[in-house]
Order: sequence, then C-alpha cells, then structure tokens
Amino acid sequence: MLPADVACPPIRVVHLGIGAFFRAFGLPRFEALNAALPRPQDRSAVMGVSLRSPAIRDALAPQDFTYHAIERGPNGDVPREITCLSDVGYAGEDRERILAAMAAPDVGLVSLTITEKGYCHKNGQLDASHPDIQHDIENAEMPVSAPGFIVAALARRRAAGTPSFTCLSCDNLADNGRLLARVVTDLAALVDPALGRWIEAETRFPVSMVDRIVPATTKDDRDDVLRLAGREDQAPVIHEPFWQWVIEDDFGLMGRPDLASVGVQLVADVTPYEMMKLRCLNGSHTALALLGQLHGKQTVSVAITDPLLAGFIDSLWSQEIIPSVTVPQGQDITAYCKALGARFSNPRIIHQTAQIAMDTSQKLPPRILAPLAENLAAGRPIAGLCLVIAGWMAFVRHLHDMGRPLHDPLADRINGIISTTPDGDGYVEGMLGLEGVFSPAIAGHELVIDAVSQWYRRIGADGIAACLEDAATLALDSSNRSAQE
Ligand code: CS2
Repeated sequence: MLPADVACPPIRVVHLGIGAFFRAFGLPRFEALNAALPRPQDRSAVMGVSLRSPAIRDALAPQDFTYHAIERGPNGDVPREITCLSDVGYAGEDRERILAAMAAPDVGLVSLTITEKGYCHKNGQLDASHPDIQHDIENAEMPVSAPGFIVAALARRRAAGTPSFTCLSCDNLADNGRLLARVVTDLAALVDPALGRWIEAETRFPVSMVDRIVPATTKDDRDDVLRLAGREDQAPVIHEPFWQWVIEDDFGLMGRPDLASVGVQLVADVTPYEMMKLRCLNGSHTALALLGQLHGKQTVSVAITDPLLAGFIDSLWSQEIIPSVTVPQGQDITAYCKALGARFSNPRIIHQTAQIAMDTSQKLPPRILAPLAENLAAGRPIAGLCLVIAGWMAFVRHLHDMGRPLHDPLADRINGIISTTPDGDGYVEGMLGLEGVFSPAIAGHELVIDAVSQWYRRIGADGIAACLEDAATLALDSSNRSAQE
C-alpha cells in the first residue's frame, strides 16, 4: 500500500469556477496526464473553487470529489471516472482554505472558467465601480471576485518569496489571457502598487482557446450514470466526444504540466484559433439560441435541423463570419463549419437554447460585434449579424412582456430601457446605446442602425420565419453579386 501522502498527490492546480464545463473539459486532461505518469508522487491533484454557490462542493464532498464524465456520442455513451479533483472550496465559506491552497509552493497553475461577467471589466479595463471589485479594493485579504482571489493569493506568495503561479483563463473571450492580466494588475495596483509591479513582472497569463459542448446535467443524466457505471453520482457531467484546447506557450517560473502529451496544442499565437472558434462556433450558437428561441426551438439539435435556421446559419457562416476570420495555418474553415453542423446536430446532447441565450450582453461583443465591425470596415455584408442583434432585442423584450426573468448581468439596465422606451425604433436606439456592449462606432453607424431597426420591425410584423427566409435570399443575392464581380 502507498503511504497516505503519496496516494493523494499534491494539489498543483487550483481552478476557479468549477462548473460543469471545466469538469467535462479540463479535468479529463489532468486525469489523462496522471494516468500516463507511472509514479503516483509525480501526479497532480486539482482543487476546485466555486465562487457563487456551495452546491457543487456539497454534492461532490460525500463522494470524495470523484465523479463521472459521460461522453455522449450520436450512438452511445462512454462513462469515465474522474479522480484528480481532490477538494472543492466555496469562496463564501472556505476563503482561507482556498487562499492557503493558492499560496502553496506546489501550486503552479491557477486556471479559470468564470464566464465573461466574472472578469468584472468594462471595455477591457477593470470596472472599479463593480460592487465585487469595490469590496475587494477595501478588503483585499477577504476577496469575493476571481481577480480578488488571484491578487490576494499572489500577495501571499510575494510576501513568502514563493514564485508566482501562471494564470490560465479558459473562458470564451477574445484574448482572454490579456484581459485577465489587465484586470488582475489593475486591481493589484489599486490595492498595493508594488504588488501590481511584481505581478506585471512575474505572472504569466497565457491566452487559450477551449472547445467542448457541455449541456447542463439533468436528473435523467444522473440516473444514466447509475445504469452505466453502477454507482450513484450526484454530480456527473455530460459532454460531446469532441474537444480542442489550444494554449499560448507562455508559462512562468513554475513550469507547465506536460499538456502536449495529452493532446493539448501549445502554440505561439492562439489568436487565429480563438477567432475561428469564437466566431464560427460561439457566434452561430448565439444566433441559434436567440433566433431559435423566437422560432420555438428549445434545443440546439432541434434548431440546427430546422431548414430555415440551418439555411440561415449556413449563409451567416459563408457570407459574414468566415470572411472575417484569420484562419489557422493548415485549417480548412469550410470543413470546420461543416463539422460544427454535425456537432450541433447530435440529438443526444440536449443543449438548451435558453441556456446559451443567458448573458447575451456579454457574448455579443466577441461573437457577433467583432465580425460585424470588421465587415463594416471592409465593406462586406452585415445583414445576418444584424438579424442576430435584432433577434436579441426581440427576445429580451418578449421575456419582459411575459414576466419571465432575464438572466443577464445587464438585466436591470435592459429592463429599464424596455419599460421607458416605446416599442419600435426608439427601443432599438435605446438598446444600441447599451454602454459596454455596443461601441460608439457600431451604435452610431447608419448601416447598423438601419439594418437592426428594419429587422426588428420585420420580426414584430411578419415573424422570425419570414426574416430567416429574407436573410437567406439576401445572402444568395450578395454571393451572386460577388461571383459576378
Ligand atoms: C455556448 C458555449 O453557452 C454558450 O454560450 O456557446 O458554452 C459553447 O457550448 C462552448 O464554448 C463550446 O466549446
């Protein structure tokens, strides 16, 4: 038998935001890494941190933090037991344990999936007026935000003479590592300028692109685990077979886990991968979610097999998204989108369009508005992207009118606009004025104002089906035009 300290490898990674995504995407990589290491003492354990709720800690603790990741392909399930997670702390109750773990010399990596809103930023800078950030400026040793936890832990490491860990953002944001570096160093500078300088010099923030479709786990999924694995599991995760993880090879003094040996791509520049994924996959996800909701389609697989939506997504890709992407070397982007269509169609992945439609105010900028701005500058078509924006405006107004909650960090501002502007052009103008979502250049651009207002009116007058048909015709016209040019 192994001595107890060897049987349980040291925590070398702390992950902030231990939701279903990272448990289905990142932890299986650490599990594979451990499985390939013959000496147990060389293996790594991961500590997870839940920032908002104790639920995942409480579900996993009675099962020693092990759980099943179920790969759900079109034809069947493959369950895998994940054992590398050795602890989960909830920020609201286990702050000291979490900070002690993050400050421990064995920890070389702090990874994050905290979603777009977790970065507490406004236009790429720390939002110092954000209530969590105000709290963390005044109580730096008792943080509540993710940047606050990183700053407090790095302060401890600096004081103890321990090298900095590397901070690895795994969120769907353009240049996610740069944004994390910005908010962390901005916050540190406000708390202690010398610490801010130390972090700037010592901490690496590689950019990464992450990809795996992970729907929310349901009660049926928990029952499936019992059937497949013969064991109760209160916190399994479901995922598609596909995954891709591309990381900028920029780690600090603590080195990096040998992720390349388990299929992770370590590259000098993640930008083309991230641009392709954020725009082609996430952009079309957001389009399917919003327009799918308006069109009565509750899941992605049902939405993408609807001829009108499928036709729209095909033309959105070919006319507006693909032309805006700098394609990674050796990648066939048309084949990439075709494969996305197949991934989205997997009928056994029940991915709710309502789930993807959450937090859209944070998702539009990298997914829809970035290609829109570039298309405008290059004189390329924008009609489909503008339909997605108009669809969002119709979707949030519909929720409001039905008295249903809007899950979005800007819900109060959005509901304020809805209740103070008459439906129509004034409402569209009000929404385009949402600071932090639409840049002044986009919000004030006549072509955008016209296209979004027209689509919005058309959705109200003729319904989304007519708009989807129109958009496909427009796309056909513009592709005929460019074929003739
Ligand atoms: C989705 C993503 O919920 C969403 O916004 O677009 O979670 C998507 O499933 C993943 O990024 C796929 O890698």
